[in-house]
Amino acid sequence: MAERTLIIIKPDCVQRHLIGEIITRFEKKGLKLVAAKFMKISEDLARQHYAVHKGKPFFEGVVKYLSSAPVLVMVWEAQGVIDMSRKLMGSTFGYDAQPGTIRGDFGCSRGYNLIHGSDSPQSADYEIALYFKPDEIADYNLADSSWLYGKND
Ligand code: IDP
Ligand code: MG
Repeated sequence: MAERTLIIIKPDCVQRHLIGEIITRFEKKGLKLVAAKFMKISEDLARQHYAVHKGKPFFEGVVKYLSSAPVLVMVWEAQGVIDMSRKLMGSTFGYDAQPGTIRGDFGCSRGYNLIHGSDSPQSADYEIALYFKPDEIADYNLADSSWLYGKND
C-alpha cells in the first residue's frame, strides 16, 4: 500500500469557502483521495489530535480552534504523499509561507492556518486512526495511475 496522510481542511478554511480550492490542488497534483468526513471535531478529539503539542503555549488555543466549527477530514494516498502535502500546504504561518502554497496564497494569520497535514508516517498512522475505521478507507486504483506515477526508466 502506498503512503497515506491525514489532511484536515480547518474551520477557517471551511468558513472562507476554500474547500473546493484545496481539494482541487490535491487532485491536480495527482494524489488519490481514499477517505473523507465532514464533521465537527470535539474538544476531546482535538486534544488527542494535538497531543504531541500538550504543554506548549499554543496548545489550548489550537484545541479551541480545531474544535470551533466544522472541518473536512480526509485521507490522501500516494508514494511520498506526506512530504508532497506539506509542500502544497507551505510553512506553518500564512505570513511566512511561500506564495504558491495553500497557506502562502490564502492566509496571513498566525493562529488560523487553513489546513492540517501529518508530518511523518508515524503521526499519519496515529491521526488516521483517530478519525477513520479501516473499512472507511477506500481501496481502489485511479484509472490514470500509470500516467500519474509513471517512470521513464
Ligand atoms: P503544522 O500545522 O505546520 O504541522 P505545528 O507546529 O505542528 O504546525 O503546530 C500545529 C498547529 O498549532 C499549527 O498548524 C497551528 O494551527 C498551531 N500553532 C502552532 N504554533 C502556534 C503559535 O505559535 N501560535 C498559534 N498557533 C500555533
Ligand atoms: Mg504539525
